[in-house]
Amino acid sequence: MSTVLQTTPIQDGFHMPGEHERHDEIWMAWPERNDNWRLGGKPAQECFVDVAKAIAEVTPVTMTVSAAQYDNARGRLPENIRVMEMSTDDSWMRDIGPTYVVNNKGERRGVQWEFNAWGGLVDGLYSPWNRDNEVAGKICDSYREDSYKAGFILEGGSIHTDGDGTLYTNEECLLHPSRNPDMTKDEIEQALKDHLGVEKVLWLPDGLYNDETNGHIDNLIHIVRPGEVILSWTEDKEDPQYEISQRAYEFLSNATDAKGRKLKIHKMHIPGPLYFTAEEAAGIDMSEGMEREEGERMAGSYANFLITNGRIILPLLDEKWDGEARKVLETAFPDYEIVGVPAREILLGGGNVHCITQQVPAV
Ligand code: KQY
Repeated sequence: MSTVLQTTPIQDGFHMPGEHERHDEIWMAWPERNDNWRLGGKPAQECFVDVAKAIAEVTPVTMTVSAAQYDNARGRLPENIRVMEMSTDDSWMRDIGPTYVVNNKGERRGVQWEFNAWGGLVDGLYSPWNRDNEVAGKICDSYREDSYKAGFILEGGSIHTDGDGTLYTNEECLLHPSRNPDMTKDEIEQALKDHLGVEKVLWLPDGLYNDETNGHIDNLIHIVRPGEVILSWTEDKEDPQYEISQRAYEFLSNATDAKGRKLKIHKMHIPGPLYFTAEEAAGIDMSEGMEREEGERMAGSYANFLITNGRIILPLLDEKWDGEARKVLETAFPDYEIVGVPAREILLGGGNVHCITQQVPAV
């Protein structure tokens, strides 16, 4: 068992590294939920396998899976990917896994947030969510490393850190009444500083249009390195995303980070717009929480990529824009290898590559 500490990471000299720093492992969780993934999750499972294989060439991967799906996952994944039986309610490891913090003595600890399925009984996507909420503690135990319990609701996809003192988030998600209605904005900001060891929080206004997570930041922007960000973009004034991207651009253009840097912004055009087809919608069980009807706009974004150990796993979503997205990444990350993975089936579930992965920083 790992010990749950009574102090905070900042008191103990720990901070969250940037995603561009080295990783020891990436965790994922196998998809099978019928009211989120079509056809019992089979097409999504293929995508998860492709993502896991692309990561595993540079970083060890552990895939958690239910008892019922263990044989299927084990059989479909190559041997170099560790498969571990663990109960979850769905497969969004970014949001249910621990966020790791490190110190300058080569030690690592997990932060366990509270998880309420993106909004609990106010506007959550499913209920119950207790098995998801236990995942972070189980992963911390698996490393026998100490951890912290933050005691407030947060999903890993709603924050980005640069590892150099700055955290990016947004008001739409973190100030949503379904998360921590009893905390003020100042209290939330202080809690983020205490648990992630950051000095400055940059509060963008909104997330991507029609994102059912209440606008996770990881679908709108991605940090390249300290002082440099990628922003989801469209030039189409008729698209509701246009105003959101304009506001974010204006905010980022006028911001400085914790070290006083002005930000370099790379615009990355969104795919589509992309919508559920009748066939896709028909393959998903109906539920109260998630909108999966023909014609429903999906929150498609190329910014939802993963950086891991010199490689970028880019979701491929639309032939018209995939090449542009790759070019933006080639400019922003000249020394990285960019690996595209077909990812529409992940998007049908409401997120993408970044949302289904969680890194364990190297120590
Ligand atoms: O974007 C994420 N981090 C999670 C998406 C959850 C969607 C649930 N249907």
